[in-house]
Amino acid sequence: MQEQYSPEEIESTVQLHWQQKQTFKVTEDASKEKYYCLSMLPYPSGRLHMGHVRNYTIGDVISRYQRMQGKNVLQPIGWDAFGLPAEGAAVKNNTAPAPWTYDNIEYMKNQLKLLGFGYDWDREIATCKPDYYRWEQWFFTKLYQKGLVYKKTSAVNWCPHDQTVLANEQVIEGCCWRCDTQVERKEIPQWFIKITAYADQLLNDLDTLESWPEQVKTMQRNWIGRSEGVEITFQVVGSEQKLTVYTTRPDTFMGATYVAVASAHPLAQLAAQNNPELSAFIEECRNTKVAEAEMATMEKKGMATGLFVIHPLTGEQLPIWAANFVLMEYGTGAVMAVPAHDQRDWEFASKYALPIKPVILNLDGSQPDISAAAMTEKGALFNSAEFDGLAHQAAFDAIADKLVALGAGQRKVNYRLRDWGVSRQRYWGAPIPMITLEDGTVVPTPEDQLPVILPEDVVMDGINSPIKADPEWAKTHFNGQPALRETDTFDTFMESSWYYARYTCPQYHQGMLDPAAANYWLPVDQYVGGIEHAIMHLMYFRFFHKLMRDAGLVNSDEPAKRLLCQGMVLADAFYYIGSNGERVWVSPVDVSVERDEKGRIVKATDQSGRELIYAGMSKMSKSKNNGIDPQVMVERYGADTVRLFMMFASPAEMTLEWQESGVEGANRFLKRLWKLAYEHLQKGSTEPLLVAELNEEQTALRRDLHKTIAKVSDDIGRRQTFNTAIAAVMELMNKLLRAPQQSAQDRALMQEALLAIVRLLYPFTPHICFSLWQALGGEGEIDTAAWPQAEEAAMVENSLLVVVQVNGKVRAKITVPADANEQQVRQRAEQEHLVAKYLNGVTVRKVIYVPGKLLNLVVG
Ligand code: ANZ
Repeated sequence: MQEQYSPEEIESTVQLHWQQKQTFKVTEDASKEKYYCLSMLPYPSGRLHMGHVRNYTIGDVISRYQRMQGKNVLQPIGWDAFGLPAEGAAVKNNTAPAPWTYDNIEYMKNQLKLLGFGYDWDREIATCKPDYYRWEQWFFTKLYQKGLVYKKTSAVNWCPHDQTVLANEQVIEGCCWRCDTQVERKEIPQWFIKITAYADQLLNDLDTLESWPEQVKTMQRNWIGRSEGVEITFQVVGSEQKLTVYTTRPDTFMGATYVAVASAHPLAQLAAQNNPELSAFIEECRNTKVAEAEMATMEKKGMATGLFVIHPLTGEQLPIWAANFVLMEYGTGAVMAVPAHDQRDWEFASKYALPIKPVILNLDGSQPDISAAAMTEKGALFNSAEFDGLAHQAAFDAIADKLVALGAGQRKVNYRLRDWGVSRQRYWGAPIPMITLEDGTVVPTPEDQLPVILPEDVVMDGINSPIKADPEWAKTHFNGQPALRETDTFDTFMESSWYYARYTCPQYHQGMLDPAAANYWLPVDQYVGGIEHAIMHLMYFRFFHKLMRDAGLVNSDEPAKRLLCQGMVLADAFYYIGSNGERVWVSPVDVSVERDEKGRIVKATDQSGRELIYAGMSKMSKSKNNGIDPQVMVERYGADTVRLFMMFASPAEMTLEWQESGVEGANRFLKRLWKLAYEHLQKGSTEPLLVAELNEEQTALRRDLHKTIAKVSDDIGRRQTFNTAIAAVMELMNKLLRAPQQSAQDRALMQEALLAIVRLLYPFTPHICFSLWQALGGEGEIDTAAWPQAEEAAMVENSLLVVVQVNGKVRAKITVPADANEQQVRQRAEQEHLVAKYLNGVTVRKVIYVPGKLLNLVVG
């Protein structure tokens, strides 16, 4: 063993060993408990960032820990390789998305290897490869046959100058990213998958996900947005037409003073036929795309249609308004407006001087004050004729029942969740496997024509998709008839919705999944990824699992048992004001700082000595130029140090503040460990440990060792508090550094401790631990070694600390054998100088003894 800890050398040797031995390659093995640990797959952007490193280190720690528990551990990795950035990069670099993507994959793959992650590389997937996306295409055609896929016109962002559809990311402040033209809305036919058919399952099964963060489940519940309400049907005055609204507050029905419809609602369209002003308003609404989240805060606008409906309970006539805040896609695209009790309706009624009629009392029974805002609590009714006095739920039921009896209503459960629009008008994605025949019929691509391959050798102009620009590409045949392929591609969320299942059988050619492999490995035992995926990805991921279950491909209900969402990685950010008044961000690696005694930055200068403004810690990002390149850090300190720092600096779900001083600290710790092992080994081989012959001090040290083993096991395995696990090992190390090394048993104990420590640290810092295990003569390779076991007997406290008081005042603390009785404790206490002093010449009148804790001698 070398005297100096030299990470570059160790890490490359160990990594080569893993590669040659295929240490992390796994196959199904019914005799072993399986463990599937999955980290979210990266987008091949070009280089790994610290967020990746954190995510993959957590996954690797869990995987290695589970392997040492004797489990058959699958830890795969792949590339979420389709997507828009490749198109932009291709145009910029005068290349095509495919080579750009494959180069990035090669580069980043090497970076992952340098970090020592234990992946089964034989299972690597790149989602842009036809042997992957062909099964996605196949599955889509199956969903179509099941009636779970349909085509519908839906709005897209349209640049009238470039004559192209834009992705949301390509719309910057309402304008085209390339030519700055105002973006319009355009309706085009697109494909949808009926996720709404699974809304109830997606909601109810959240309750089975006991080991998912509450926060994620709440976000999913809100996104699904189940509500119970009533559909109320009104007769339109002077017409055969009816208008149906959806409400979750039928109890407020007697306070409805108008109804409002979406501008795209058929009744608004009808009224607009001879009302140019209204038709201009509808056109205006059509062109202003409002994100749903902005609905609450945007300016409410509307226009009377001139039409009226009849209130089925009062017989009153209520005006129909067209309004921009009513969504065509939700409920029925029409609402009954109760301005006294709904804030939006109140704002609208106030603006257009529509009547406001309160019908719900305050919770204390007083009448609501609605002069400044709506009263939105659920109270008892007044002003509501026969329903007066009813409490909220009773009123809900009574009015709903009455409407049902009159044939004017029905109870209805609604979901906020919308069907998933999967069409993208982009090039770099999986072609949607649908074909249009000459007569306009649309059919799925027949199985023998799959995959529909995306050509990779293309020229990008940045505007048009090459498969749309080339009229030849779409041409195909169906049953001998000429036909045209769909030129839209899938939303890239499609690929990331089922990759975890394909990892179980990436080379299977007979189908999408090999059921034996899929059902052996699935569900995923531990999923690790960012909270930014809490809604979309994790919803589609759960949805696809249920779709695959219903297609007989997997036999579980949910894709992942346990979910860990790691926090963001932050770093200091610094800037100066540039000549045009702009902020020029300076990378923290180029900044020298002065700190006060509390470690706060008081002065920062760049390399030329220019004073900088410190903007605090924020998420590592390009815009603040505060990203720290993991590769630079690995080159400077080694992968083990970077991994250790990442796991030690904060709990996994919390934000992590990147501090190079912390990295240095982690590095020093590893050097100390190396030195301790080196010095121990320099003294030659050790004798067997004889537990019965250990002295008190040695027994105490050994107790600490086994308690540490127990704590680290629990911290990693159950609590997932990796930082406290590392802290516990560090504490133990400090004790070992001070432990005497004279006797044979001192050294035997050190040997036991070091062999345990290298295994406890192995999940975090596998390379150094691999080497030390070898040097210490550990059995076999550490990769297949068993996790150390905490011995109960070694953890038993054989002495206790007892506080001794005289007349309630603490006079001494004494150590007594754990099995000492009151008499023995008292004897031992009385020998203590400071206690004896107070017993001189007085009588002990009373003895209070709390076994093993406290002895109080009452004297007088
Ligand atoms: C009358 C009413 C009175 C309402 C009241 C609320 C409060 P959730 O829980 O989200 O399902 N609504 C229905 N369809 C709509 C649409 N297409 N666009 C905009 N708003 C719509 O909310 C359902 C409530 O949202 C419904 O209940 C309706 O307003 C409104 F004091 O009806 B309510």
